[in-house]
Amino acid sequence: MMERVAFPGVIRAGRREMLRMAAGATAGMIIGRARADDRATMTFPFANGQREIVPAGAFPEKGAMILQRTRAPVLETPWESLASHIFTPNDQFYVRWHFADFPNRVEVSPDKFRLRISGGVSRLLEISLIDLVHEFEPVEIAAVNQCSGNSRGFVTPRVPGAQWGHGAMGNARWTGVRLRDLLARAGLKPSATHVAFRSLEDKESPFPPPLHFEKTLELDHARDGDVMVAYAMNGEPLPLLNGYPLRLVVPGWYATYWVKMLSEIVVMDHPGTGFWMATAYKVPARPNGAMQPGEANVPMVPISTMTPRSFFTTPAAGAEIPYGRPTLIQGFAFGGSSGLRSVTLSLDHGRTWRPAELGEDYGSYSFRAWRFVLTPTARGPCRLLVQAINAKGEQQPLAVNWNPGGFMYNPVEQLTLSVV
Ligand SMILES: Nc1nc2c(c(=O)[nH]1)N[C@H]1C(S)=C(S)[C@@H](COP(=O)(O)O)O[C@H]1N2
Ligand SMILES: [Mo]
Repeated sequence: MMERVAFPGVIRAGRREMLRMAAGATAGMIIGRARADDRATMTFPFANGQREIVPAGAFPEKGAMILQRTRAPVLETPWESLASHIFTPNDQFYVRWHFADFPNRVEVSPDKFRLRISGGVSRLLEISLIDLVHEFEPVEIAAVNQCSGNSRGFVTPRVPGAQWGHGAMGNARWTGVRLRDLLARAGLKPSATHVAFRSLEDKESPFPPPLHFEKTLELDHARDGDVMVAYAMNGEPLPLLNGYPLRLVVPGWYATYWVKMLSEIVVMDHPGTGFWMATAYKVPARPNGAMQPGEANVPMVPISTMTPRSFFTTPAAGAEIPYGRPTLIQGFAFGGSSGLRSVTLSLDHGRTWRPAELGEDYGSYSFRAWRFVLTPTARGPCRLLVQAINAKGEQQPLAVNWNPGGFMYNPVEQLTLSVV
């Protein structure tokens, strides 16, 4: 039996408080330091890559984060955090909101919060958080949550949108209930083809409905048994900024579908015409979402499953390693839409590949560590490439995959060391 998650009645920090804290922390940092170049900043290796690092507490329930934007909050996970944890700590899990207006406090007492299941159902359901936790079988799944635009800052030619480094992703153990079980309880009308997901932020939105953050999934996907409504992340209630009290978890799919502050599930007989499905988050209908800049009439489809990725963590770029002796090279990878088949390294610019050893397997959708022992046979610079291939046979491309949204970036990563 899985442990039940205890909920705090109310989440504290208000939006105004959040902004004041962020502003206060920033001011403190500038005033408190003697020289401008001492400020807590970091620089990504791309144009206009300098970012402020906000300290722990600048945003509620968050540790030190890379500030991409204050309102709506867009916060990137520092690379050191990803490099040192297979499960990203909640307090450094990245944050991305589209609209500045979302609830800054959520009360979850049964008379204040209900998850509605409506539309083409036999019974309209309104489920309190307590009933959700106690009346449905709890399930846990380890899964990577990755923004469609993760690593967009590295895309060339440059495209508009948040110029993320690689930290618009995180891996967590999500606990909750199967969407399939909720839909079964409500009962589906035969006309059902799609399921839409709406959030608490709709109530505060200054925008009319087509612009509300609403995403849809096809019915068969919605009830595949993996898609879940999560109430906990790494064993704790979700941080407010990551969607307290409930969020959709769509394992293997980009985070745009992982609707936060989920409040309503609507069974539909059509795919929906909202802005966030019909217009935004479209990618070329081609492998790795790749097209040529300036190419015309490329068929575009809604973004869907994630592609594989792999990263180096140690040694650091440029590190000196000894000639003729073994050095441990380490990193992590994930398969995206399916588990990892292999992680391989190349020392000859991609002509030949050698397998890395894979670490513990937490399931198809999780980060997984890898390691490789390198015994250099020549002195001087040594360039390594790392490539992940998933169970479906999808693999990382050698060259940057471009599209106008800067989505699905996943070329092989490289690491140059110095053999001495
Ligand atoms: N309600 C709501 N859910 C949302 C969004 C949003 O703006 N509103 N943004 C989506 C996008 S594009 C991303 S990348 C993820 C980010 O999840 P996180 O903030 O928990 O990291 O939330 C998704 N769910
Ligand atoms: Mo995103």
